[in-house]
Amino acid sequence: MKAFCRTLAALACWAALDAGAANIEVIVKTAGGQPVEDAALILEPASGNVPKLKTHANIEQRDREFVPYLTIVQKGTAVDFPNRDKIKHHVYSFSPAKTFEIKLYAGKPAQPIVFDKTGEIAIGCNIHDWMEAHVLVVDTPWFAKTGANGVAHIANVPAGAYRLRLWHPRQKAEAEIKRIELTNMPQKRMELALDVAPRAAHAKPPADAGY
Ligand SMILES: [Cu+2]
Repeated sequence: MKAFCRTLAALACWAALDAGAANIEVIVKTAGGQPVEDAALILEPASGNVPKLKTHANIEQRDREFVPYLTIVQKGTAVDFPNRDKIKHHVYSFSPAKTFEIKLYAGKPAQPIVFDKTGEIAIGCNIHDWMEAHVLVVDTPWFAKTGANGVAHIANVPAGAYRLRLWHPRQKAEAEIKRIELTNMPQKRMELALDVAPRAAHAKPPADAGY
């Protein structure tokens, strides 16, 4: 049921709350009150007891963009980079948490990239300067990212003490880590503040430019 819940809007899951667990909903806004999209909400259990729930993710290349822009994964997750475009891409990262390169390719590369170290990884394409994606590798299965409305849900988090972290690829300053105590809570709501810089404008040539 837990895995099922993660794939649905959390609203559909309120009824499926396990005994002794909590459903968390946060809304992230800038100091000016604007909703923040693509903020990562991370709950790290103080107990250090972290079950592994999901082991695979996809970051596609579609219409000469990475989709999604932000992917949050648990340490040890394998990520595929399928190219859905008719042209080739060349995916790379110089980030210390995962330095890698998938040289000029079409279709789905034979091997996924395994993100085995926690940290922030910025990903680009050697051919298309404007393409940008981010991976945040965390040591917990309890995470979510905010949608365009600034809202993120995490369903069925076992009761206990947690560190609540907020992160965004374009955050202006690091958010303070909050300590929270979860008990049986069908719907715990919080409002959090995070200021982010706008995404840099980039020149993207028209689709018929040939690259
Ligand atoms: Cu590309």
